[in-house]
Amino acid sequence: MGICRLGFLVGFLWFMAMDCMAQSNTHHYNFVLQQAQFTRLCETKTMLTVNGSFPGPTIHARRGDTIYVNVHNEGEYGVTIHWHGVKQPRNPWSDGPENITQCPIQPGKNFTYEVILSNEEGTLWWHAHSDWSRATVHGAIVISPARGTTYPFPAPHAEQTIILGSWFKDDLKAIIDDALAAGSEPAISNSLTINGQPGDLYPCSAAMLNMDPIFQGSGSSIVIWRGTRAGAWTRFSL
Ligand SMILES: [Cu+2]
Repeated sequence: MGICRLGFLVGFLWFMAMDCMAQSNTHHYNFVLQQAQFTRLCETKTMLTVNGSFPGPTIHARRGDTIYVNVHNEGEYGVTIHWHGVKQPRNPWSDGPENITQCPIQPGKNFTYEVILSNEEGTLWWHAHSDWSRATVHGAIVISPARGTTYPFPAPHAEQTIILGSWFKDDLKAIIDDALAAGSEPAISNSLTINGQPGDLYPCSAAMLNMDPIFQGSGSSIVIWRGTRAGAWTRFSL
């Protein structure tokens, strides 16, 4: 093989390597498990959160990307985080089930998860995987199509993530500990939540924050739905 042809081959391989690198990206997040106070149903409670928010922060990535999440546990007991729906072939060490693929992250310690996306696309979620801590420690993973590709349906006018949850007035750990000690069913939740709020039918429920409008239809028949208060969607026409 002549030098010229070898040079062409090396150049071609370099170009292919650069092209592959351009297709996928890495993302870095810091999750701090910490206690925070929240008021719902007219009562204030202290509960475990990520970065003091409920629901927790949304992770944004593209198909094929890799996400590194450094979880710092400033809580009172060991916790793991699971990346629900991410297949992670040959990477179970970052899957998260407590005492199955890893020991819980102890208070005062941290652990960096390597979340490898393959063919996942759409909205998944992450959640704590230790007892009932997942009720307050969870959030969305929004995975957009890879760069240069399109949605498997007409591109949406806008996107809005809706997270459904449960609200317990009492301390979650106390509820499950009591049920296990008594051998009885744990108490049921006091309300359901949409993006962290119980809704207008419950007392002391605030407006949903950061709710962008939802667009529906196309052309001259577009309808915009805007979440003005929890449980209340107001219709605006263009
Ligand atoms: Cu899960």
